[in-house]
Amino acid sequence: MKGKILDILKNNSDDFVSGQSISRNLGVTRAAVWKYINKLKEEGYLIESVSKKGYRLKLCPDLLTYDEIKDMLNTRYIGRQIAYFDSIGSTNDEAKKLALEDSCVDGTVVIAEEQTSGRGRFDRKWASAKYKGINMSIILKPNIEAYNLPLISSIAAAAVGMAIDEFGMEAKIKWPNDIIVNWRKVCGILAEASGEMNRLNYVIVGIGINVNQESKDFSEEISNKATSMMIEKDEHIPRKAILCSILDKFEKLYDELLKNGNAKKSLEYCKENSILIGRKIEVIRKNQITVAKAVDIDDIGALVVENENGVRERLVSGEVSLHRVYEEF
Ligand code: BTX
Repeated sequence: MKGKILDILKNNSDDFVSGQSISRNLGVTRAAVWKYINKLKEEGYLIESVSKKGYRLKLCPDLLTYDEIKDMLNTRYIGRQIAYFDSIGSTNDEAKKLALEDSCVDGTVVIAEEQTSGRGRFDRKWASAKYKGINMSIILKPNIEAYNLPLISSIAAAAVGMAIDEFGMEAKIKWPNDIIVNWRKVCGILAEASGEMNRLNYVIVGIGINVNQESKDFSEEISNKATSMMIEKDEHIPRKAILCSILDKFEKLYDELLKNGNAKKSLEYCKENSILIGRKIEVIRKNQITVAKAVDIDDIGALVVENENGVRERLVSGEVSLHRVYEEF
């Protein structure tokens, strides 16, 4: 009901709408209308109330609720159900709980304005400044083989990279899960799955993007390696627009995997915009550091490296961590 009242106010934002016409339209009492209007005000909507005239919507809050993004979203199923939280531990953890419920549909997205225990890979921490970034987890219930998981990370990386490019920045992909602008991390991706045998029951694609953080929002520990879209573009970035653009792109790229069993378009983007390919990197695997040149990303999303003797090897994302990337080879 609250959403329907909001739609009426949004469609008539130049004018006042009387409580009586809303109540008639929706078949509820005027007292109920008043109650929902107050709820909207509590959520941050600026609604003018004038006696004998009614209500007029003056300003919508910059929140990533379904009501606020639905008019901009062009997807069929990704993000059509949103579980929205003002604050939560980790959207990936919440998504894992939700994914087990039968009522949870493919493409449901958990979004939080703030995470109090956001996670990165290998249990590292992910920092989020409230209302300034995007913290979300896309729940997928695919009927695909487990070995495709790295492809889903590549799909997410391509979707975020393409959306950032559209906003006039040059995104680089740091295999397997970081998006870099100007050599600093603007986004991290954490894809996790649960499955039996070789099939996946669900996949959670966690995406954290620094959108409107200022330098002072980053702790000392990460201030020299983190950046935000606002810092790079030197202007405030509309979070709702970037969120919708990512979800739109993600759905198109993910559909390719479901229909054709490959992620050609995403891998092509990740290769073309890779910050690693052609560069010398240091890889940590089982506590050992090795140096190699990154040469390719293969069809299943593995990084192909070549050692100094010309021997090539495929690195799978869950097993390795990058220690250093040299700007020059
Ligand atoms: P990662 O392990 O590659 O990166 C984590 C590392 O990145 C940290 O150790 C720290 O050095 C640095 N870091 C932490 N926070 C930030 C930040 N805001 N910006 C830039 N650098 C940072 C990357 O893991 C995957 C992160 C996924 C985060 C999403 S948010 C939604 C979802 N929920 C959840 O708990 N995690 C995912």
